[in-house]
Amino acid sequence: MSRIQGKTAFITGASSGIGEAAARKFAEAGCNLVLAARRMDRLRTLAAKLPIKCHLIELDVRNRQAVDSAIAAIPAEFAAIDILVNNAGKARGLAKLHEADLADQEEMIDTNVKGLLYCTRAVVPGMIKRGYGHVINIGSIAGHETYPNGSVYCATKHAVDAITKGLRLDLVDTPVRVSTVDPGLVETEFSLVRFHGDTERAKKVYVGYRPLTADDVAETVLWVADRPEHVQIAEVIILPSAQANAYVTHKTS
Ligand code: NDP
Ligand code: 8X3
Repeated sequence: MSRIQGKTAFITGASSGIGEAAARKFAEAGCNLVLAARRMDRLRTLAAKLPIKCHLIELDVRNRQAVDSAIAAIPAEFAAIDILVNNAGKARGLAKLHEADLADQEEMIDTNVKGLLYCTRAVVPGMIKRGYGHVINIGSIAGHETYPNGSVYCATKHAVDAITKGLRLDLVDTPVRVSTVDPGLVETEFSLVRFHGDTERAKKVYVGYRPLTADDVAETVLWVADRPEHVQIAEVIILPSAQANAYVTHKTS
């Protein structure tokens, strides 16, 4: 039996990719779910297929007031959040820092850093009060290294790494655990979003080697969440076998 059966997990960015796969894995493990994203239609379709009841939130994590009020308005049966999976995030563009679109850069900072911060601030005090909690951030290999044309995306994921480490220090005298799961190349809508809907360019990112799937990462997130309470997984870096680091991937075509 799963240790997190009957717990409540809040997953941001559950309408696609890793967040959606995590929702399915956590539901199979018997977790109650609070799922958030901007695309409510996607969340409804997902929730209809899950074997548990969910509370769905149409949420843009960049909006601090919206985050605070959505979390304050969670119905009582879902309100005691045990596990927060800070997954909502994105890359926008791939260009030199001084040539890239500033709006793209601000969107990454606002979503990946400030959005994660708002959700964490809104949820952690309740975890401390209840004496149980686990924050699991989805970072990236880009939080450990920097690749050409990726300076601001990498900066946001370095910030996630620093926030994870800092929060773990801040919560060391509480039962609340803090972890990060840091993937390499995962085939999701990530590249489609990065390249503003250019499907051909997005597809090419995953050609010539076997990328991770969203399920591969979601299984790891579930494993991190399902450790005994005295075990805190600090970080997991998970790469496709053909990827050596943030910028070296062996491609056969
Ligand atoms: P997807 O694009 O498939 O999913 C991203 C999710 O984030 C969607 O559900 C999207 O929902 C949500 N999201 C984006 N912006 C916002 C916002 N402002 N408010 C609320 N939700 C938002 O990509 P992935 O599943 O790959 O990405 C998930 C996380 O994994 C990200 O943090 C990404 O940086 C990280 N990651 C991805 C890797 C990869 O190669 N794919 C590798 C390493 C890390 P909606 O648009 O409906 O709001
Ligand atoms: C996503 C993986 O290498 O495209 O964080 O930045 S990468």
